[in-house]
Amino acid sequence: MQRLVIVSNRVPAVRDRKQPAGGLAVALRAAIQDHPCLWFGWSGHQIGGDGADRPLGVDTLGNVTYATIGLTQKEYNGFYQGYSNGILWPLCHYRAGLMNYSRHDQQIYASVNTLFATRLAPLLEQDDMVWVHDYHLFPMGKALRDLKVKARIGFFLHIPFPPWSLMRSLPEASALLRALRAYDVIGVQTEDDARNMNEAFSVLGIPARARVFPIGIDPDSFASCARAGQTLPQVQRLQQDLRGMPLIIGVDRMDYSKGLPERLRGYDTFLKRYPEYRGKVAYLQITPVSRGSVPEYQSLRAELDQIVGHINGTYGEFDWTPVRYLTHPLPRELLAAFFQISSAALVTPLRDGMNLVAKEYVAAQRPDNPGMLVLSRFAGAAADMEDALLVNPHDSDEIATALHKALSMSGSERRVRWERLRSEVWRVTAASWARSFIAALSEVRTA
Ligand code: GDG
Repeated sequence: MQRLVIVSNRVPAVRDRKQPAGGLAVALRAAIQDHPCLWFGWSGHQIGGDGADRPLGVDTLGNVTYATIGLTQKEYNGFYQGYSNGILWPLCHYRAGLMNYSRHDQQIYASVNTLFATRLAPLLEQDDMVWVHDYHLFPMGKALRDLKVKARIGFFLHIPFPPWSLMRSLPEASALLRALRAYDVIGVQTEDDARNMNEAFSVLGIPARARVFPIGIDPDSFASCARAGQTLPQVQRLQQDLRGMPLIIGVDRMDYSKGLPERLRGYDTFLKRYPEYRGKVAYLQITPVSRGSVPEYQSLRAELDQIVGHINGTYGEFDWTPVRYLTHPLPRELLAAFFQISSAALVTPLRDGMNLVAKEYVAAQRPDNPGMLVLSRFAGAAADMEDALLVNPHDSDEIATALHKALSMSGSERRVRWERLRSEVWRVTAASWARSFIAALSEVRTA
């Protein structure tokens, strides 16, 4: 069996390898079960000095060998925080105005991609299939080809790809797209992303083609997590505290792409327009802080503190808190269990590659009494989830209406909608995503 080589910016830390937390790691766990596998990337550690003789950390767990390198402070700042998260992330989420463009960061981004290629190339064998992940590593395939690597190399972009008219505001946009030619297979999440990327290829005369490989979750394992979680003492504590009130839930990394201020304003409108719900509903928003040292994320946090404080101060009573707001993560099993006992979920990103929370919410429901999903039209997940209540996340009135509809919908309508959502979530899974990408890559003839 051929070896699969996965390259991602971050390789899961040793303690997370059995139960990974992030979207990408969760999805890939399914992929790597079937293959002998090498997983290469950043260890998550920062190293001192200029990194000239940085060691390669190697260890093996089951069928997977992990090979990692550290990054210097300068590389972390320029490659990871600066160019990846401060420039490419906002641009790919259609927020060019939030880009903090810096040529210095771009140079470090390019050099870290070359470094990754230089350290990976000696570990590769001719028959390997190399699968590079995400926006941190757009040019890595080209860097490998420059080193005469002949193996098959595929690339998957987990986040959206914007229209060329927007993408071209990045000074290196055309070089970046040209670099993608090095890949044998280029995968994106949705038809929209593929159309945008292919339009850019055609404008630039680049003979490459993006294909759609929507990502999913491992629904069986999430559903059993939700069932098992029901015995947790925290679930009983929450239920006692709810005293029969319906629970609305939101779970998102703290990121401006997730539409959190807009969502909270939607909830504010809901309480204003439907005063009968005041004191009669609970909203739990779990928003673990991420990328906390990037300025845009700091100002988002301050904005959220302000809006939550405003809503709680305006509508709260001595015995009722409208928004229960946490900025720390919860264990996966507890999340899944909370999904199961909630009546509605708010998943309203302004843009999202896919959004796995939407799929996890569906997987966690009880067939006899499922909760309703309120979902942004601009999440990749919306393409196949038309039975959710789809909203424009910028429109607080639409969020308020959808929330009211979700909470007042008949049991039979909820079951019909959920059955259809359920079949989608079980049809396109993390495993099927990985299988189809790997199948496409294995069909490519090596040079
Ligand atoms: C990127 C793309 C694409 C969240 N809070 C906690 C927690 N989570 C878990 C969720 C989910 C994952 O993190 C988040 O996945 P998403 O897909 O929603 O979002 P991104 O992290 O932005 O992921 C995205 C994805 O890659 C895969 O391609 O879908 O569009 O942006 O699994 O449940 N997990 C735990 N505690 C928390 O507090 N344990």
